[in-house]
Amino acid sequence: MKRAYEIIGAPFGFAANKSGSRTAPDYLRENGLNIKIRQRTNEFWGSDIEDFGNVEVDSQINELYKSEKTLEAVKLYCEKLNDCVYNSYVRGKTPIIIGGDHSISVGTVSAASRYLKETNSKSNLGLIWVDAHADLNNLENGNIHGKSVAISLGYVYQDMFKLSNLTDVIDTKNIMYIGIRDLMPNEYVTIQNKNISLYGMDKIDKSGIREVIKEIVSKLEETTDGIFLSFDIDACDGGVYRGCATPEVGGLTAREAIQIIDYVSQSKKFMGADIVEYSPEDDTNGNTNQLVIKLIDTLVGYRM
Ligand code: NNH
Ligand code: MN
Ligand code: MN
Ligand code: MN
Repeated sequence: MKRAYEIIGAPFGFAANKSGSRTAPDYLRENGLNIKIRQRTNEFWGSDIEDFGNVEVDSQINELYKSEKTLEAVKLYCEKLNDCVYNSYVRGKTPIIIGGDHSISVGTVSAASRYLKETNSKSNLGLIWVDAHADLNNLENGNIHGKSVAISLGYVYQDMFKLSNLTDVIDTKNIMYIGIRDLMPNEYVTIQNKNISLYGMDKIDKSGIREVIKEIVSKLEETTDGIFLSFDIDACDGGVYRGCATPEVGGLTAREAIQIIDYVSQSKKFMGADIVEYSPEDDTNGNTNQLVIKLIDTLVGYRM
């Protein structure tokens, strides 16, 4: 499908246990993701691709982090990112956001939801969350990148977020988890109680990734107005792809990850994606760099 893609860097890494993902957008631009080369071949592959640059972590956000107000830093950064991604939609683009840790999805998911609300008068966003983890922790303590979905749902930190447009932006019935293999007890309880769709690695083993992703996309195409993809690199097999804060063995192969992205991005309801948690400094063998480039190229339809 012909689209105008816009790459947006989100170099925010304060909300994870390690901050390596902060360097990912610039590192990728210099190591494999040469957007100028991709622009030269647009005529063959049919889609436009532009580099918006980064939504920078400004001094105010840095100060908040230094004075141990990480949650305030996340909120301020995600408000900035929400505006940027929302404006990308207004300009008719399909935004591809490169993190940063997974807390940045609080900004990206809310922006997709905000745009749907504005154009359809209601927001009925479908969210495909590819991750080893559910990021649904609703406890006040713990790393904030493990709570992005909980914040988007309004299940945690309501005092801080309730007046922003970052929270209460998605419905549990429109969330589809893929690749999950490490749940916290409170996340398990929420998934059971709210009956959230979960396609763990066991399901992928049994049915194959093609069946899984077909089922997910056809459900969301029927029941939602737009589909946003949030892809945490730790969904991929941590034994091979070491370049993230929390590598977990037994995850997606490169082909499975590519198939997910290929299939989702061809849906007419596809609204964009974020690719998060790639950490160049933890990528000791360079495998994760190559995988992330391949995933971004698959997203934008570049086939060289
Ligand atoms: N559930 C764990 C926690 O909250 C791990 C979260 N880490 C992630 N999520 N990398 O994708 O601490
Ligand atoms: Mn995550
Ligand atoms: Mn994860
Ligand atoms: Mn993660």
